Amino acid sequence: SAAFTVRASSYADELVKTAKTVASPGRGILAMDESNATCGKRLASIGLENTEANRQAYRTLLVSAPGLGNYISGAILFEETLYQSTIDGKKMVDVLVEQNIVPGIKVDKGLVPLPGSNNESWCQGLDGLSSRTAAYYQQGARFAKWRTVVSIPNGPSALAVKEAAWGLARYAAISQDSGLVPIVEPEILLDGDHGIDRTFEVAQQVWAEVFFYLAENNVMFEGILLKPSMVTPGAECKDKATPQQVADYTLKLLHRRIPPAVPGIMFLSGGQSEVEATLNLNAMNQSPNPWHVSFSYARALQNTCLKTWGGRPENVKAAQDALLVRAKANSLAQLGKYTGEGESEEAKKGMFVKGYVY
Ligand code: 5MM
Repeated sequence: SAAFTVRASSYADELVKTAKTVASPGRGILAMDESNATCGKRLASIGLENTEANRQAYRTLLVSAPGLGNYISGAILFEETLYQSTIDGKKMVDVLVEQNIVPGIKVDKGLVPLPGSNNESWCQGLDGLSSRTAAYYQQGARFAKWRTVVSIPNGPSALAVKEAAWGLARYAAISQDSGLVPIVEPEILLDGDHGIDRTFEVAQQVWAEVFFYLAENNVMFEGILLKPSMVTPGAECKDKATPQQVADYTLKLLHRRIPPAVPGIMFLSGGQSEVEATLNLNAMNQSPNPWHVSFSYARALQNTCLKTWGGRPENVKAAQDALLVRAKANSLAQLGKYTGEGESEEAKKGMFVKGYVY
């Protein structure tokens, strides 16, 4: 029979290099890709209007925090920011590159109800994706991100898991074809009163399917990054888990399901407190792992920073310092050297919101 050869992405070498750079020791990802709706909620929490100028001011503060690149290897941007300049008129992308931070781009178009499921969601954005990824590469992005969600209390139904996995795999193949390293993010939501064993079971099912379809779509595993949820009990479960338990369950999951060819596992924080997210990451890095185990946090990096800023120009420096405190703490946790000493009570407060929809 005629030989059928799969064409490797012409970007193969670059993808491997980009993934390795993002997954470099002592560094992780700053997720600052809030869509306008989500960014509006963040700004409202400090009494600011959701205007382009306010979003620009906040994002300028983030990208220009002095020395951020010592702890942060990549920053995920919303499309607006990829094309935006700072308040001093420099391209946000250029500021990041000067800080030795790889610019990334959120390419999904968000969640909508999945008909035929148990009130579950699916993620849109595949139509026209290849032209968008090509344009984003031209604009300086070198990695992409697609977040879909799986709900434990609502099932998950076989349909929802299959759709989530298939969408991630199609997106990953398209991104690699445009030279963007895909971050594969099936977030298993914290909602529910289930125990940690149930989360573990669902996570095994989800990752098995994600890798099945990634392989079927000929995605090159050396050129992807994962963004999983940590394995924890549901937010409303009466039993709480220690960082050691979270680390044990999560590492067991990764060992069972994630090939060592994958260079980096960049966890999301999902509503954990800033300190909790750092402690859990630190616990996972107490012994060597086959992959770089790190962070890709939004709320757990930004929460104190945003509150400290409060929209006031005179607070920019203090807010940048607050961001650097969290970035450094997570950098230490990536190296397994975080002690948790000197953390504020504020940073220990959880950020879980029941039924939260981005
Ligand atoms: C920053 O928020 C990201 C994009 O959300 P929307 O487009 O839906 O507004 C979100 O995907 C985020 O990157 C991840 O969920 C990780 O954030 P957390 O706060 O869970 O670490």
